[in-house]
Amino acid sequence: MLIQKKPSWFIPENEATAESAYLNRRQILAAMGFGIAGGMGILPSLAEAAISGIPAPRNPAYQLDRDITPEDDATTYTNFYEFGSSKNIWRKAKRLKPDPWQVTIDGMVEEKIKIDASDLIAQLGDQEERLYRHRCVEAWAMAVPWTGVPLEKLVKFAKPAAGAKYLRFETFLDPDIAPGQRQRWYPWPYVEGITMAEARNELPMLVTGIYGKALPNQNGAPLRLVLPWKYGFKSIKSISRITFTDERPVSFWEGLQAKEYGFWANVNPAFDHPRWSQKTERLLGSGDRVPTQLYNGYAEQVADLYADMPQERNLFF
Ligand SMILES: Nc1nc2c(c(=O)[nH]1)N[C@H]1C(S)=C(S)[C@@H](COP(=O)(O)O)O[C@H]1N2
Ligand SMILES: [Mo]
Repeated sequence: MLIQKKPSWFIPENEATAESAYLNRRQILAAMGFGIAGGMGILPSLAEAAISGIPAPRNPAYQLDRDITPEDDATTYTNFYEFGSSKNIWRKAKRLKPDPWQVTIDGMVEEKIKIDASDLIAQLGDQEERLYRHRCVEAWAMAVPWTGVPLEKLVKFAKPAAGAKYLRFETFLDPDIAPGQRQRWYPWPYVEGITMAEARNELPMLVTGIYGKALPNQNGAPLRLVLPWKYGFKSIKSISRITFTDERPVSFWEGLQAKEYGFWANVNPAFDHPRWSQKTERLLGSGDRVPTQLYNGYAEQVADLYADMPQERNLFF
């Protein structure tokens, strides 16, 4: 495949244009001519939840060391390249139709299935809410309440063959809905992958909601992955296929630029991105800069997974 290499995919936010990078939602609304009060009505509407069980009881085991990010910031400052490369694409993402939504589970499984996202979640059992930090490779961060089910439940449900070593996740492909997918230099559809051992860890979640409501489209409706110890690009949105495989998947960003966006992508302040520092991160909302933490602060849960890998390798290769 011929990929036309663009010099600046994944523009770090400090190089991005002012309006996409620094305006908060109120400023954006004001710039568009909406008053603060009037603005409330045009918030991305959280349509009737097709997926039941939201809101879900919070699991108290997952505590934060920082404030929860204001909802407006987490739902209007988003990365979803299918709808464009700016952060304020929440309006464009309204075109996505997350219900009904077919998810295919295939590859090295007992039986290939195609199932609606709401039925899949119902099969996986009760949903729960967890407060997690999220760290984008571009050095912005947030802390949000996600609703979903632990990914290990999906693994059990899928009954993978003993030889399956990886999970490969794929986002929908429909350039009529997602104009970013017309940009041919990107290897659409968006793909991500993790190992089976990572999938069986307690942290990964298959997420259906945020702030106690169904996921707004721009945050990855109706179903996304959340991997809080890895750079945010691994947390793939709007999943349409989950494949169990013995071959390591090549993820979307890895396929574009493996030296900048590796397969493992574990958050690590000791290794800078080739084009910017990873030592600190900027919190959405307050704008405060805080130190980056190894594994985004989740070393206790995940460090064992990488015990025999040199640190640099567990970031890139
Ligand atoms: N399909 C898809 N998933 C995606 C992305 C994307 O562009 N497309 N962006 C990733 C990146 S870079 C980040 S930081 C997170 C952002 O999630 P949020 O917008 O809900 O904060 O989604 C990830 N998942
Ligand atoms: Mo990101």
